[in-house]
Amino acid sequence: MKHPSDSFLQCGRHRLDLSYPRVMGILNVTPDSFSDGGHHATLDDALRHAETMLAEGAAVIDVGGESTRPGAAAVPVEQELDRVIPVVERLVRELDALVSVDTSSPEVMQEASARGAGMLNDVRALRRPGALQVAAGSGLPVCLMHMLGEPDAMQRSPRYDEPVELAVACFLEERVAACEAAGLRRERLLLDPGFGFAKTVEHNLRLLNRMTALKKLGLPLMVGMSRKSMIGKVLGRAVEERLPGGLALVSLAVERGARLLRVHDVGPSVDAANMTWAVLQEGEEP
Ligand code: 7PM
Repeated sequence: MKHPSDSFLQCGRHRLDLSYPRVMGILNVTPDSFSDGGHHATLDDALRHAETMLAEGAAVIDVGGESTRPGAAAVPVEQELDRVIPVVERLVRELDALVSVDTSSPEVMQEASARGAGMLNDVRALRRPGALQVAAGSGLPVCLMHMLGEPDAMQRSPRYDEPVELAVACFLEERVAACEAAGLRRERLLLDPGFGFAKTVEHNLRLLNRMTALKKLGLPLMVGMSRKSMIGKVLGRAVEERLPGGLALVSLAVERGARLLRVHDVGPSVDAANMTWAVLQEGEEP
């Protein structure tokens, strides 16, 4: 049964209204983050960047301290804590921001939730030992993302034995069940197909076109395609030239049911999402 409260996600002290598409701004705090070139290496820079994204209409700020770049080496947890926690603390205290933490480490999840983070975003869908328990105990919403294997294996010719959208749906369904078994209610979950993670361009395009296969699981969908190589490969564009392609993907993702869009370019993405939404509100031909 649809209920008005289905549209809201309680994210700590914040309530996130997902009755329409919302934008999550990416705040990289890795020195090697691929598309920001480590520009936000210092705390003050990170804070200023987050402030700008909030002013441009970001509903959530996603802080990531472990590089998920293809071929990236694992970051020791101490280093991830050092990078992420001070940023979370200041975003919460000084900007009262709804902060999401892009992490797979239970230690970082624990510490971030204690410092006021409002959402957990795990590209490994809580598969690290202890992550399920910590996430369940945090009381926060969690985004479960699909990825085959680890980031360091991400670009080794991914193969799926069935249509990719079915493989992704099946994986996410299994992770939802694992969450529920650990006491993490499905009302707290978002699902993400994991664009660019162990997928060919064709996989990514097909996944977006068939995202309704994931919509069937009945949970809000999040997507992250901003500046990714699927745009580069289709259009032949370098990272800094991918915004127009990215906005086209934002628009289509909204049409296909995405409710949280993880992007670098917040202002233009908010406009693309809102414009698309305005059209969809007028209904379709019978
Ligand atoms: C290299 C490759 C650097 C990929 C950075 C990335 C997603 C995410 C990331 C996503 C969710 C990026 C990614 N991507 N979390 N974290 N969904 N939920 O482009 O698609 O930022 S990292």
